[in-house]
Amino acid sequence: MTKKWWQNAVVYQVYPRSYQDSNGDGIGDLAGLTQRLPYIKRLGADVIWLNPIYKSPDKDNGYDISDYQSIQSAYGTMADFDHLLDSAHQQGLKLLMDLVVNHTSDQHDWFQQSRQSKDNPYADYYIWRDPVDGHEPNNWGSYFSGSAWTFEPKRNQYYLHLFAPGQPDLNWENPQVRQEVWNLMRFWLDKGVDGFRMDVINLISKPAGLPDAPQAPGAAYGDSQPIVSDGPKLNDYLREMNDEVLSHYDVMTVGEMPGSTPKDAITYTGLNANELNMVFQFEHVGLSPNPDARLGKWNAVPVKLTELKDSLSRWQTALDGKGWNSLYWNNHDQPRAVSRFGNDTPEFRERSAKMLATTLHMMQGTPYVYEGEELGMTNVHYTQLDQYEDLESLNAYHELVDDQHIVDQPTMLKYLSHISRDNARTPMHWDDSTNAGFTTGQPWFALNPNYPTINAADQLDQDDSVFNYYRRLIALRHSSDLIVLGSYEELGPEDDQVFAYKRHYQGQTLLVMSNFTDQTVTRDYGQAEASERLIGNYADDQGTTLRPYETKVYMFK
Ligand code: TEU
Ligand code: CA
Repeated sequence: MTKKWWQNAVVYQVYPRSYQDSNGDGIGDLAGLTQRLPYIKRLGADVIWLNPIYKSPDKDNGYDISDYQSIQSAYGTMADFDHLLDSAHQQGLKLLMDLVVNHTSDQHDWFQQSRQSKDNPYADYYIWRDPVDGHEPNNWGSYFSGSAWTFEPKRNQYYLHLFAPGQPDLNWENPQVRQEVWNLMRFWLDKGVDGFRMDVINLISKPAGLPDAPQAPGAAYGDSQPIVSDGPKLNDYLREMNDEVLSHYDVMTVGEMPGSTPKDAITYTGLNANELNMVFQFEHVGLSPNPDARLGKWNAVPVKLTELKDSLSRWQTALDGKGWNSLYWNNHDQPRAVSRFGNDTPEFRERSAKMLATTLHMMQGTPYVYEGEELGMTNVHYTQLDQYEDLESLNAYHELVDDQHIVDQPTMLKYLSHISRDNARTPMHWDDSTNAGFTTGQPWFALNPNYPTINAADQLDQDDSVFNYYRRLIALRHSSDLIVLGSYEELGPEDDQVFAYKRHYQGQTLLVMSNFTDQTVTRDYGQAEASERLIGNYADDQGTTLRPYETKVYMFK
């Protein structure tokens, strides 16, 4: 299999509003990101995935787009974007945009016209249905709480919004909608953008008849995700997208696919599928949900290592030679990796951050580093509701605590603290000056108070910092086809302390061993016969001994 450039690449995700403010308004912007490109280059990343920067009312921090071909004014101008893209290319960095086309903002012109009547040119750009017995057309709940339907008196109909009411779902059955999407994709690709991360792209094909969804006993609504994800026409739409747009450019595409299985993923990323290059699947980040289905992801139970190993190993094995994985621990929707999967206490934070990075980056797939992960940034450990700003967290609190009394306030605050998206959205830690050098103004969102001890300035020139460990890990991947293309062999699936696996390629073998506990253990996988230890998070190597959160990678030639 000839290696594609995106198989060898490492992607760095930038959440622009929290990355670098350049004009003192407290909001990160494109000019600020442009100033920080040398930092991303120094890390060794090849590609930047930029969360949405399009014009938006910002009800969901840019995932509600009102104009796909203009820049949100807080981020700057189209000239600022052109300068950013040009600077990135000059520094050997590619740039992926975030394609959010399952839905638009309700402020988008298309929706403003569509809602006026049933016979305007945009009437069928969205999913409108008549009331059924005076009520919503089915029992679907929004993923941001409440019903997935909102009534529009002008049409005497409901419109579907899987997310917030300000995010009406586009009607992908309408060929005119698909043409509009192909055109806006070409607009950005013709500017030289290197590809797209596609927001919830596996939700765009809804099931025929929009049937009721499974409803947990006592839940106010049905959970549509199992019957909406990977819908009947998804492959057709993705193949049409490829024929119409993607195949005409040398681009990288990654589809965000909540609910997809390895089998689904192979149909989208199959090496001759002509659909997408890779997917973000959600299995490992969806582990240890609340046993009460009405609470979904809101829980505070750590992920079991055996379940984490089973999930990641199944994806590695299933896609090997058939498709391509994306590799991630966190993003702007997930809590910080070192807090969720490692140990963010002062004694073990750095060690476990390096261990997690090694465990993931030595696998087959394209690794994604979320801004600040390379520093070992942690969750904020919020304690009060007024510390949150994310509508998913706030809506969930009000629905589950105030409206439905399914959970009490202290318990829900514990759940939010553990898994709220806001943990990932606090501004980047550049140095120990006021507001961590993120802004000279009042930051849009409070910083994590631990920025004086966890910041880039402290780490750039410190050889054993988390930053420089990530830099060495990325350089190692760039140097090795065994790491990029090797097959995967899981070791000790029942082991609930150590995550070990092997990679094999053209007669060479890699052995990766990671201790996920704060205990010292011993494991012998024949490392004594290895030709060398390629990387590890302790200065020395004590053979079969694995110290707390110790990770090490051996090469067998
Ligand atoms: O996320 C979709 C998604 O599945 C997550 O929102 C998920 O529901 C939860 O937040 C994490 O378990 C995408 C974007 O990444 C997210 O930021 C947007 O809010 C959402 O779609 C709507 O566009
Ligand atoms: Ca700014």
